Amino acid sequence: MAKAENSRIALPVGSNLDRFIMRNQEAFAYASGELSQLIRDLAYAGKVVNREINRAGLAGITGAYGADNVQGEAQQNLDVAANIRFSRALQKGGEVAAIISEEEEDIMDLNNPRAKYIIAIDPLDGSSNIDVNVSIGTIFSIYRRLSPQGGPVQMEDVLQKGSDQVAAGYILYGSSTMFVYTTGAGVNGFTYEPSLGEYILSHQNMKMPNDGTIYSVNEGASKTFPQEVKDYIDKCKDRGYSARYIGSLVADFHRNMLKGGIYIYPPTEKAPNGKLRLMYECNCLAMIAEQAGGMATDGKQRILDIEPTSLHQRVPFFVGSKKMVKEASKA
Ligand code: P6P
Repeated sequence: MAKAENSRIALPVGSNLDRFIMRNQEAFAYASGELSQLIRDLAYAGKVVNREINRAGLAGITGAYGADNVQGEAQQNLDVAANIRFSRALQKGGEVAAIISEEEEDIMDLNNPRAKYIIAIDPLDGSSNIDVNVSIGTIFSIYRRLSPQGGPVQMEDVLQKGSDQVAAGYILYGSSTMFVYTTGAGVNGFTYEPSLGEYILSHQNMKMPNDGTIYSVNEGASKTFPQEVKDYIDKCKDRGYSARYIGSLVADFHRNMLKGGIYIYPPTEKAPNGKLRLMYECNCLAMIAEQAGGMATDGKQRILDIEPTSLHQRVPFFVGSKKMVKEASKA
């Protein structure tokens, strides 16, 4: 059954996410509604997390949680809260068999043995920005379960290549909150209207400009970048490009998708494989980028072709406008 192009599901901007999901589902003759419900469950959890982020300063839930995650990074209170909100919503929604999360060392089996789907998620990326009121985000991937339904979730279910994603998306908690996702037929963005409690279609069939003049990289680490990355950044400077780096991947990615640009997290002395995680950061945004006409590599190969070997593996990440990523990757 040929996949319908979201762009052909002509809904007027201003329609809500629910209506868009239903029209999207109608376009897939064999869709039985589980994926639609799963996307609704993610969107709902995003509303709850959005409310907690907006109240964080008042409710005293900013700051460090007092423990480190599996990455050895200090967990923020909102990291822990977001992880709980998403896992609880997905467990209750019943469509997800298991989750891998930046905040959990091992696979989280949700005891939904009949569920068809697996989620890889960074519940709240950029958490070091929470206390200084800078945009942060949730990043997620959806995979089909491979092992027989009814039995325990297997490692093969969660370690799938990015090219096997059923869907991917992010929630950007910024000046406005946006839910952006793809099911493999284009990328669509929904802006949250808190007074209605609805995500409203605001960015239909999003396309990433093929070229751009913005580069996003932490130049504080540039002394230990590979020479080819140093050379590419020098070219950007020679061309008078703008350096924009928020320190929040979702915010930098979203801006570059709208305006054109490249985000690079290269290997450094401190992070020889880069800092970003393949399963719940790079694969998700790589699918979005490609669906919007952009590109994502690890500097050598397509991100979505990488065969994962561990839940929290890190990879170098070059993502954004196709012409820029091509040049930076072969630089
Ligand atoms: P650095 C946040 O911790 C994050 O995962 C991304 O959101 C962000 O782009 C990057 O790390 C920032 O890392 O090493 O530049 O501070």
